Parts: sequence; structure tokens; C-alpha cells
Amino acid sequence: MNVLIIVDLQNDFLPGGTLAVPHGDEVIPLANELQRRFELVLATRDWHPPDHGSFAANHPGKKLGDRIMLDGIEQILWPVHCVQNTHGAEFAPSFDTSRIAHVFHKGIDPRTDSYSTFFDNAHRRSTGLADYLKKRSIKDIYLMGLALDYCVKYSALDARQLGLKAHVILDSCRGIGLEPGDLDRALDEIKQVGAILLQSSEL
Ligand code: VGL
Ligand code: ZN
Repeated sequence: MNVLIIVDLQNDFLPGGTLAVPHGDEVIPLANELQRRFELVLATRDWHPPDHGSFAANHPGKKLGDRIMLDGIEQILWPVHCVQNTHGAEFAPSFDTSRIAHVFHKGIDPRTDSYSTFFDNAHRRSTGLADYLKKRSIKDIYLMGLALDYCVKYSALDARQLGLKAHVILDSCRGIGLEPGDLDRALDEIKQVGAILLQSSEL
């Protein structure tokens, strides 16, 4: 069975959102179109409580982009984004969610961030996606969405660690690019672990 996993197409990651990924909205028509070519469509949502430790606003004296230690691991500080049950955390209005079989949530624990759609950044807590795939004997996944250099990248790395065949549909992703070169470095890391980069036209 071929599976499409659509990562974080939420208002806060789109232009006008609090953690807008440049040109993030451009992948929505592709997300809608690509779903028809897959037997199973899954999606993820970044889903933070208001007191989440990745928000700069929750660390007086710290600013956006600062790096701190959070529960034993390094954490970049972000703007408040994707707070549970707020408009920013909702899927983009033009994103067709009718074919999504299950939505996995991540970043729920206030003390640990979670970029990957499989595990939190400390690899302590699972989102349930790995078990979901295993139960259905799914060994092959296709990833798309936001952001290429965070959630998509770490999902591809974890997928490989789990022994899954992981594909990243490049033209269906956009990155944050906090530092110059981040996007190229993300692509290198994705390739290095043996994930396959492809374009939607090759599907
Ligand atoms: C993401 C930064 C913080 C992402 C989530 O979805 O890529 N990036 N939280
Ligand atoms: Zn987040």
C-alpha cells in the first residue's frame, strides 16, 4: 500500500501565520491533487499547549531563534504557534482534508518539542504513527508539507531509523531557512540516510 503523509499544513505555517514558512501556501494545491494518487492519506498537526517550552514568549529575557536547553536537549525558540484549538493550529481552509484517514498530533508535551511526525525530539514519546504503519504492514511512505528543514526532515530521518522506505516529494515541501544554507543542508541529511528525493511529476 502506498501512503502519503501530509505534514503540518496549518494556518500558522502559512503566509500570515505566526511561524510562516515562505511560500508554504504553494503546496496546498499539490496536497489536494496528490491525495488522489495514494491508497492511504495521513496527516500531522503541530499541536502545542500554550505553555509550550519551544515558545520564546515562555522564557523571559530570551528572544526568537535563541537556543536553550529544554529538558536535557537543545531547543530553538520559536514564536507562539499552533496552539491547540486555536485558528493558527487549524488546517489551511483550502486544504482538502476529506480523504485523510487519521491525523497524528505532535508537540503536546510542554517540556519537549517534536519536529518528527514519529517521535519527540528526545525520542521519548511516540505519536502513534510508527505503530499505525506497523499494524498495517506499511513499509513505504511518501512525505510532503511544512517545513522541509524541520518536521519533514526529522520525519524522514526517523522513518529511515525505523527501517521504512521514505520518499520526500520535494516540490510539495517548503522550508523555513532560519540560517543561510539550511535548506541545502536538510536535503543533504535526508539523502545521507537513504531517503529518496523526488518530484510530484515522477509519481
Ligand atoms: C515546525 C518549527 C517548530 C515544523 C514545528 O512543522 O516544521 N517547525 N514547530
Ligand atoms: Zn512547533
